[in-house]
Amino acid sequence: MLNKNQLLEEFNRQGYVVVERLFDPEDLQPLVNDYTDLLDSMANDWYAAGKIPSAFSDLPFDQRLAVLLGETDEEFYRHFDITLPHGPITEETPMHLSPTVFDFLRHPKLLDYVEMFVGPEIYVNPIQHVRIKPPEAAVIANPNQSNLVKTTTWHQDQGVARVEADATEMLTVWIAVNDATIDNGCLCVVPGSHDRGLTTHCPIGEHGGLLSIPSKMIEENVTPLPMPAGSVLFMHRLTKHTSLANKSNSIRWSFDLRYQPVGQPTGRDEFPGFVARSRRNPDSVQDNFDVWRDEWIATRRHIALNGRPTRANRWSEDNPACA
Ligand SMILES: O=C(O)CCC(=O)C(=O)O
Ligand SMILES: [Fe+2]
Repeated sequence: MLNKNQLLEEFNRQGYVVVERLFDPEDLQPLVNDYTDLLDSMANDWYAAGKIPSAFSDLPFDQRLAVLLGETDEEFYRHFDITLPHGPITEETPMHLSPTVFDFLRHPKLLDYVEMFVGPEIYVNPIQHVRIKPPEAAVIANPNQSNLVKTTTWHQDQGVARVEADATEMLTVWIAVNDATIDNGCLCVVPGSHDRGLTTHCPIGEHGGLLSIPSKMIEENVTPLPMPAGSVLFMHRLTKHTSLANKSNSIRWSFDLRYQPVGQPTGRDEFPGFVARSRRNPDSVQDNFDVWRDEWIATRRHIALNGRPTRANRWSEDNPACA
């Protein structure tokens, strides 16, 4: 196990560091149960509404999800993610706000590591996703399915946030819920790319939310990062990364969360973040699930009624580098 100085040295040199098996299987089991229950209720609801031909109740979680993602569209997966979309938002836009997910965002084991990078005043940035990716074959033929369950394009997380957050010391935290392998679509990074600034991103697809760095701007030292279940990748906001395709016959399941020092812009300030740890102002810590959930619901209503303040990011498809 690396000590704090070694972790920071590697992070500063490479732009990322992996802590293997930071979480034990018991730490992750509540999430597995939570999402298993969610999938079951979603399948039953959609079947009852006549939207799918069967609830596929006999299948294990991974196969059931794969079949359902083949049968459904982006709307289905929206019920799993823990944030709101780039596209239009109504008061009914689904998101998954459960006590289990809230506790995971604030897991003391995780925050102890985050503190080494971010310091003792820790804010949870609301750019946060769950990606449960089925075998590529299950979704490749379904153009209406969410990008969150497909291969991720090359990007830097700073490029996904707005300009106003460029100086924010945002840390990406990527957690493998099951083994991430080359076969099932683990992440790939360009070591050292965090030292070379922000690269051009090109909008691809609707609503400007999906971005891609042109392939000619990706260096040759691409490094895949297979990680055993429970491992955590801590990544600099300028590190270039992508994911491989899931060529296996089961799912690849991860969470990607972001943390930063309290008081800096999140780059998605229309969404609610919260203070997860604070020595300076312990009363500011949010430990109440109901308050967190209600803030997201109030945010959704506000956007549904008033629209979005500004564009999601700085990039334009008119850039010559995107031709
Ligand atoms: O898990 C993936 O495929 C992509 C994750 C990612 O882009 C991130 O963690 O910032
Ligand atoms: Fe990313």
